[in-house]
Amino acid sequence: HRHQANETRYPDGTVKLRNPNIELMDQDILYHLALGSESHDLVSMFGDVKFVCMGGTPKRMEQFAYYIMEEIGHKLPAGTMLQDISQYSYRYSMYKVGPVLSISHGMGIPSVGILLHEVIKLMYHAKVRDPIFFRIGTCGGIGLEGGTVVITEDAVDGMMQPFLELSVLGKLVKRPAKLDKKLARELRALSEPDDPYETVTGKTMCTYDFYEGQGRLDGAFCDFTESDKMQYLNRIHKAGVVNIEMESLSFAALTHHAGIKSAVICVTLMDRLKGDQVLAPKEVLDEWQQRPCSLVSRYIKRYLSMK
Ligand code: R2B
Ligand code: URA
Repeated sequence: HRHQANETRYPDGTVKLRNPNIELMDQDILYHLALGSESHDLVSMFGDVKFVCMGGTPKRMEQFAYYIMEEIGHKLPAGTMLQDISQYSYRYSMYKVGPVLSISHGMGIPSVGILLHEVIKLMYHAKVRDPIFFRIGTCGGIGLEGGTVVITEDAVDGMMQPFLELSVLGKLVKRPAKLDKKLARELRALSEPDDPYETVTGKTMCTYDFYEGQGRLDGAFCDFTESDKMQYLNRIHKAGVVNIEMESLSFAALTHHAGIKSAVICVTLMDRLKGDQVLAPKEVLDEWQQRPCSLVSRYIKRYLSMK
């Protein structure tokens, strides 16, 4: 395990790229981040990053940036505000708070995949050492009530396969979707008895669609019955799946391929064994979405206090 991680990193912990082309290029434009290796001094801008936190929406990741700033006691220069570093990409949003990057990844495997290519290259250009990546997200629970926090142990696709499949030059490339087991256990241990919700670990199913792909009956199309749906959900539940979302497979596979430690922490918005629609009021949803943020914040604060 250690050996494998080391192969993809330099002895000082900086991220090695498994692509010989990049260092031969005059400049590398991180198009979807609105950054470049020559137009920006990436080492001075990002060299001190330790944690990369990603989540679906720009607003939530802006809020996470302000939240983590408060939590770690990071001060901005007087009269300044946090800036969206990637605002002119009009694709993703990125905020930096000391050692923490907070980035939106959009919805689904293709969106998070493009972002991960560029963020992993950003880590390389900026000579960041041993970064840890977190996905803070939402999901549907299987046999879990809304508001439950799920830490992913293994990510599987809609066929229960534990790897990301991508067609490259007309061939299917498979990359194992492995997350850091120790990091998942450490996060689990940071849940507190006083938390007014449960924090669990288990398998996460990652699909290419929110509706038919997750066995919902309420999309624009549905060619199966309620009983087909329940059979499928019960089957995957028995196989250990506790939640369904749309990015974990790519997140796990690409960070693992880069030798970067990562974890996926999602809050359930409903129990899919009981329904398909997101019915909870907005204020409740907002409070639920704070829960994975607070777990990751505990991890970051503990890390910083140990330094
Ligand atoms: C969770 O929420 C989004 C769909 O509503 C998707 O990005 C995901 O994984
Ligand atoms: N995100 C998903 O992908 N599925 C859900 O059911 C809820 C959030």
